[in-house]
Amino acid sequence: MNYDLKEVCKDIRCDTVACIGHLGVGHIGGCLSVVEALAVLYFKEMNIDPKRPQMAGRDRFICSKGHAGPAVYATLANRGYFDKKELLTLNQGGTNLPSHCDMNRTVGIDMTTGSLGQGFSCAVGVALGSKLEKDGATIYTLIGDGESQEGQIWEAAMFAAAKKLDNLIAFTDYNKLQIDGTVAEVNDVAPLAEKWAAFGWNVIEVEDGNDVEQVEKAVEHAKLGRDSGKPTMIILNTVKGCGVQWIVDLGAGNHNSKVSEEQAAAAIREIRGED
Ligand SMILES: Cc1ncc(C[n+]2csc(CCOP(=O)(O)OP(=O)(O)O)c2C)c(N)n1
Ligand SMILES: [Mg+2]
Repeated sequence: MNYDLKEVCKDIRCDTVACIGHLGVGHIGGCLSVVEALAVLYFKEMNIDPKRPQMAGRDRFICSKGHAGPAVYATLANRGYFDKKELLTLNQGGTNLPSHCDMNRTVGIDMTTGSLGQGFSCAVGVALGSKLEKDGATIYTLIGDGESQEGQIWEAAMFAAAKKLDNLIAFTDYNKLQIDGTVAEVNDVAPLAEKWAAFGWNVIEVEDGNDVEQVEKAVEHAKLGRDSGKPTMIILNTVKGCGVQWIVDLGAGNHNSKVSEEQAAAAIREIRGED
């Protein structure tokens, strides 16, 4: 089935904002910056079946920046893994949707994440396992730019290249912001492309990681590297909070922000282009 990915992105954004607005607080900025990557993976590229979430040999997505859980849940619900009504239980007692991804709680989540750096190592391990099993899967993972200050990221990066894991395609959400300020002022990770290349990875830079067509092209390009003997890093230049201007304008203040039901409703109108 061919999906209209721009519409899919709007749906994911709206549902993310709605569930965080219902809860009253959440990692809204870092959720909204990764929507295009999620849409391209779950609605175009990944070999998955929402009716068989544990299907052998399926492609995997491991959201190492586990605080983007709400955006992943909105994606899974829109893709048919579970009822969209469940989204409004986000991070409340008894929910299947905790603020950070949990593979033991949520249908469709392939790895428990949230401790920055660890999900990426897990993705490398899953990619190695898939190679050994020869199941033909592609393993996708997503890290934050602040997260890439973690030493564990570079240990895993080195290992993935040493083991020639060309079935691993990673994204960096290069939104230039982290919890306490800009990445540049906290502990600059630039030049990112050169670093990944030096660690033995194919590197693809996407000028606008919130342009779904550019992300589609990058993933297509990355898949050509399937037999290159190297893992691939796609660096997405994104905007933290993309889609809702007042959230973007909060800058680093949009990391874990209060969002009221009224603000969420207005944000949804903005995303839908109704204002
Ligand atoms: C090991 C670890 N240290 C600290 C945190 C707290 N924390 C959660 S998100 C975050 C900022 C991450 O920044 P970035 O990777 O740029 O993600 P973004 O906020 O842009 O989505 C921090 C410090 C954590 N989850 N894990
Ligand atoms: Mg960031």
